[in-house]
Amino acid sequence: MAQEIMQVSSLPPFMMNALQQDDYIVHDHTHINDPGALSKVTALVGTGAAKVDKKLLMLLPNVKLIAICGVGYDGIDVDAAKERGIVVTHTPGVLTDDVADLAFGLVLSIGRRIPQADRFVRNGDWVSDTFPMSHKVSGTRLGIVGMGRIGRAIAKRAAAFDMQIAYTGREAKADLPYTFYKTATALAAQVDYLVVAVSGGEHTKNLISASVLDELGTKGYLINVSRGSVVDQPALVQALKNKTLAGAALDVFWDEPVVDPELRRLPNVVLTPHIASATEETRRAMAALTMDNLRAFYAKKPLPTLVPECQG
Ligand code: 8YV
Repeated sequence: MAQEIMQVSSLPPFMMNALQQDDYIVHDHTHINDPGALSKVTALVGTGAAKVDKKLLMLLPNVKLIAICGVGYDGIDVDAAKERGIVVTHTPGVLTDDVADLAFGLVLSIGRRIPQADRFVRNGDWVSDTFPMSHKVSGTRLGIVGMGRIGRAIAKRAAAFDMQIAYTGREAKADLPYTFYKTATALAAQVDYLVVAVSGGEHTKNLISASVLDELGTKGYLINVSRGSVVDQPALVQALKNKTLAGAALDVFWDEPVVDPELRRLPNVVLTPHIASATEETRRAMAALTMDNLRAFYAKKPLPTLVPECQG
C-alpha cells in the first residue's frame, strides 16, 4: 500500500521524482483540501526552511517521522514532536564542505571586495577610475562562532590561508589547537573576520548582538552562513551604516527571501540567496539521505541520521 506523506516546504524536482518513484502519495500542506487525508499522513518531508509547530502536528494524528532535507531544523518544534512520539531526521555531513567553501568564498569576497570589483569592471568604471584597495585575508585573524562539523571545515580552509584561528561555542574542544573564547563578544574583540556557523533556534537568537558587532569594530567583517536569526539584523544594518563595522557577507537573513532594502543598498556588504549547500552534487546527496531516512522508517529499520535530540 502506498504511504501517504506531506511536504512542509517546496522540494527540489529530483526529490519529488525520487518520492514518486518510491510510490509515495505526496500531499502539500498549503493545498490540503481533503481533511480526511490528514489522518492518512504518516511522515512529513521538508527542507531547512520548513516550519512545523505544535498546531500543525495536532492536525496530523498519525505522523511519526519528520524528515528534513537540510542540516538545520530550527523550524521544527522538536519537543512537541517528541511528546507525540515523532522522530526527526536531518542531513548532516553531506553538506559540510559546501557550506565551508561558501563561508570561505564570502570571507574572500568581502575582504578582497571581489563582487564590488566585478561591478566596477562591468560598469565601465575602470577606464576613468581606480578601484580602491581592499584588505588582506591571508595571515589575518579568523573567529568562528560554533565549532561543529561546519566550523571545523571552515577552520581547515582558514589554516591553509595561514590565518590565526580562534572560536567560541558551548565548550572548548580538547582536540583543537585553536584559541577558545567563552563568549562571542570576547572572540569578536580579537579577530578581523568573524564567521557564524552555529545552529539556529531560540538558544542562538541574536547571539551576534550590537555589542559583538561593536567589538568586531571598524576594521572587522561579519560573515554568516548559519541562520539569519543568529544576528541582530537591525543592529547590523546600523553598524554598517555608521561604519562602526567594516562590512558583512551574508548568505542568510531575517524573513528571507525578503531582504531588508536598507541592507541591499549598502556598499559594504556581499549578499547571497541562502546558497551554501546549493550545488547539484550536494543537494542530490541531501535528497538521497532524506530518502534513506524515509525508506528506513517505513522498513522499520534504524534511521541513519536522527537529530541529536531523538538519539538514544
Ligand atoms: C537549505 C540549510 O536551507 O541545511 C540547511 O540547514 O540551510 C540548507 O541546506 C535547505 O535545507 C536545503 O534543502
